Amino acid sequence: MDMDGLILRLFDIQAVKFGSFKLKSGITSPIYLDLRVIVSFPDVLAAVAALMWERVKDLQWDHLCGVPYTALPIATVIAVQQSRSMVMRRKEKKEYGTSVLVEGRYTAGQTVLIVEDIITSGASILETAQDLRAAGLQPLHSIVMINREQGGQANIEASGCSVHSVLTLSQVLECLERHQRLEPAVVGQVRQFLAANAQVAVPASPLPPPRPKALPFAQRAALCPNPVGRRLFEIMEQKKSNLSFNPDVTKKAEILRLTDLVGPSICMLKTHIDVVEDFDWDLVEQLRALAVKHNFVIFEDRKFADIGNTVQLQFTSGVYRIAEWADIVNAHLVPGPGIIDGLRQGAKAAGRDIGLLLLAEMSSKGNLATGAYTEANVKAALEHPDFVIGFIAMQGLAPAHPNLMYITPGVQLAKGGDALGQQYDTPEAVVGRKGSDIIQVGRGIFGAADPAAEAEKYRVAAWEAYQARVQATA
Ligand code: S5P
Repeated sequence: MDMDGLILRLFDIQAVKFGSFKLKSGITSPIYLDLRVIVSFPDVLAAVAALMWERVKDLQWDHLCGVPYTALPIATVIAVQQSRSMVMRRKEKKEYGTSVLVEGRYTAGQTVLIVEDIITSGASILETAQDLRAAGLQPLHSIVMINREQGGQANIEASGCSVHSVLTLSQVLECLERHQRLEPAVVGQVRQFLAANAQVAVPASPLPPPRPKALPFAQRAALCPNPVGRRLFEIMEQKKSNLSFNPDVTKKAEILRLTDLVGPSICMLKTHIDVVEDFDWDLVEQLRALAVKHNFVIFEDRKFADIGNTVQLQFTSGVYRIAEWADIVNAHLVPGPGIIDGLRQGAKAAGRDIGLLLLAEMSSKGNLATGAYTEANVKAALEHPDFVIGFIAMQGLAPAHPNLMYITPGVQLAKGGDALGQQYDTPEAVVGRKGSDIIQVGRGIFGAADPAAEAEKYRVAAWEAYQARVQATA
């Protein structure tokens, strides 16, 4: 399809319309370009993608990024046709948390070519460029299908991003006039409009939402309806520790040895009691004694996931009688909120104060605890404030409720992973940037030559990251 052929086709499918239209920039225009419809015309979509590619194929950049929504399919077609990487900017921010705004696989400092259908003031490209920069990327170039010639190009180039276009609005008009698709009066009206609106100001973009306030742990303790949640926040403040340690080893003596070594640095010990080969009740008693000696709480990471009646039995009975010694347990919400009630009844039967964590998110590759499932966990926690003290999560999820705490597994001093899908992020990223409270570390500590010294490194890193957040949002 040549350029004239494409313009005529755009006219025929009503991607170019004449009348009176209010634009995003606020002005009323006699011509309206609506490239959203091209998704229904694969020949047009393919031609648009091919012509845009022609204009930018000699530029250097790492990823394409379409401005949502109209340009997303265009960018996708270019990416697929040219075997180039794309990233995707999320337009709607999630209601909660510090959600990722730019999806895809990229590293900080890489460059981006922004793809857009139309520019008027350039505001949409500037918004996308802003989010790309916030994600550490550099929006270097942009390519647009039709430039309305109303100042957008200058506005975008002033921000350091070059603008390339396939067509200008004058060229569209001239072609339609030459092929006698328009009344001369309409052509005159549009030309007059373009002359009068050669520079459209970029509407002031709303300020980014303020970072949620991080309160000192002592203040959060006072907001906690659950006694265990309250005690844990108090221990965190007293010991200057938001480090939880899990000695995931299978011998009783080794668990006790590691726990005694790292005890001074931790606020919480996390156990997987069912992996211990020589479990006996003495192990439980010795762990409880260490919890008193070093002042930490014990979290049995049992991940309950059955109906209320069954989890109540699993919690209170069997070999491990978890409700008799754990301060904190956790559960998947898959069976529905009945699991929370079942566990609460178990805690009541044991006559002890116990707090529950919901597994709102997980650290392993490909896990399904995302989106609506994560949101359902937040809702359930808010509905059971006396028992649910927080979440296993990869980030802060409900910053408006500082009584809820976030424990994040998958933490090591360097980013990475293991052979079975575990993914690691750093204490600074998890606590400092993503809004989590407690880092959950296992192999990073007990795999080190000197676990006590290593635990101290994690304690300091996580504590300083939280203090920096408190100060930054004070
Ligand atoms: O999503 C999760 C949830 C949990 S509780 N990902 C996890 O890794 N965990 C637990 O955290 C896991 O069972 C293990 O005990 C710990 C991570 O251990 P590490 O050795 O990888 O630090």
